[in-house]
Amino acid sequence: MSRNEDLFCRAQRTIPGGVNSPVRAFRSVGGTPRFIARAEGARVWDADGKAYIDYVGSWGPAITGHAHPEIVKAVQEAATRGLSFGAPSEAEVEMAELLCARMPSLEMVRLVSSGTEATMSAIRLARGFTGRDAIVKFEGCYHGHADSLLVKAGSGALTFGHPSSGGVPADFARHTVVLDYNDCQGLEDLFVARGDQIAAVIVEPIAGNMNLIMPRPEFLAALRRLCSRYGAVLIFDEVMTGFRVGPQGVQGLLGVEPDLTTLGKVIGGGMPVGAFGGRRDIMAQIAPLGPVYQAGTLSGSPVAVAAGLASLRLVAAPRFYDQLAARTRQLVEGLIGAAVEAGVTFSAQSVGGMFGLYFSEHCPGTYEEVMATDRGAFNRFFHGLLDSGHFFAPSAFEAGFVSAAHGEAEIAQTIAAAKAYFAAPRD
Ligand code: HOZ
Repeated sequence: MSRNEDLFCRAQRTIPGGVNSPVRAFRSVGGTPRFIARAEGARVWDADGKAYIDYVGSWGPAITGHAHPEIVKAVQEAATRGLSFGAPSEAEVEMAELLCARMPSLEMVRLVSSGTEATMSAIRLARGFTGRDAIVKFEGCYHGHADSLLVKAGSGALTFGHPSSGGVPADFARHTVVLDYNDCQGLEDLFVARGDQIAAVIVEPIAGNMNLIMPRPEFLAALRRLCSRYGAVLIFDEVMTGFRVGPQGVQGLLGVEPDLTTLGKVIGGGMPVGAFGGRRDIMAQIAPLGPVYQAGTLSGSPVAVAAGLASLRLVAAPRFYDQLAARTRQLVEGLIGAAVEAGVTFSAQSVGGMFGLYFSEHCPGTYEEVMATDRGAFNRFFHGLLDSGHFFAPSAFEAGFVSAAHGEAEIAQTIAAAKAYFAAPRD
């Protein structure tokens, strides 16, 4: 028995499914999850000592590569000054100022410990601000695991066939209206019928939890226009895309400004950090300024914030995003080339340091089209590439991530492995 198998057997005795977050369990692709022993740069090493070029990147945070020396140093230095104070510290102020300076839609920001906390708090805030109950989300979008957002959700919820989670009272779920991503007409119809009841629309402005789906330009424009007209709060969930697709997230890239933004992943540099922020008049409703309660013992953890600040300094280097986007494009184009050469039905696309791979003729633009992609072909590709030392997300419904540590050599090696796989695919 390999060490990965041994650990997985042990883990399943005391941890549900053997994992602390469902997608990691490999259930949709089959096989044994790799237990990661260490990570550095573009690579992770499993418990058996096998190295993989990593395209999961901790699901987004590892944008500068794993264990970047400057982030590790910042963590070590912060830890020696104390792990947690339960009182404000200077680094939190620096982080808030930096986020507001980099993302123009942020006038005020509050730090939390995860993306889930950020979206959950943003929803409560929008309800408190508007005095309305209904929220709107889109099928296949995932906004963390708060009750009202686990309705027709993406990521693991979709992967394992429970997009609307058990344990969510019907009374909560009825306040969540679910529409089709990229469906402008559905959105317009809903606002015409119920616009005065809608507290917020929450959206992944580029979706990354049902694989990667790009928004139609008119979709984001319609969201902005309708929310403004009917007084609903537009929330961009940029937990995944913030500082990942470009220096100002999707809002900077596509030029649409939300009322509130949720952040996580890159702003924590690999440590647990989330944030929500936006218009000052809305943020002023948060306690202790206003009546909407939100709190956290470890919010603004000095060690996590130190990692986040180091990460945000590194991504501010000149041409950081140009180089990251070029490298990611190179991967995607190479994979498409390999598939074309072998006559495999395949498509792929990228934005900044994020990419989507699909076993379908064209890149999907809707939830329905994603669901129609060939999952079996993806699973076989996943295992073929895993065997040759490449770690892609273990689900056809997740986006992939490239880091600044992925060089020409890693990309070339991955494309060569894909060529070899496509030439002799698994049955
Ligand atoms: N929700 C994450 C992917 N979109 C998965 C997190 C994890 O399993 O670590």
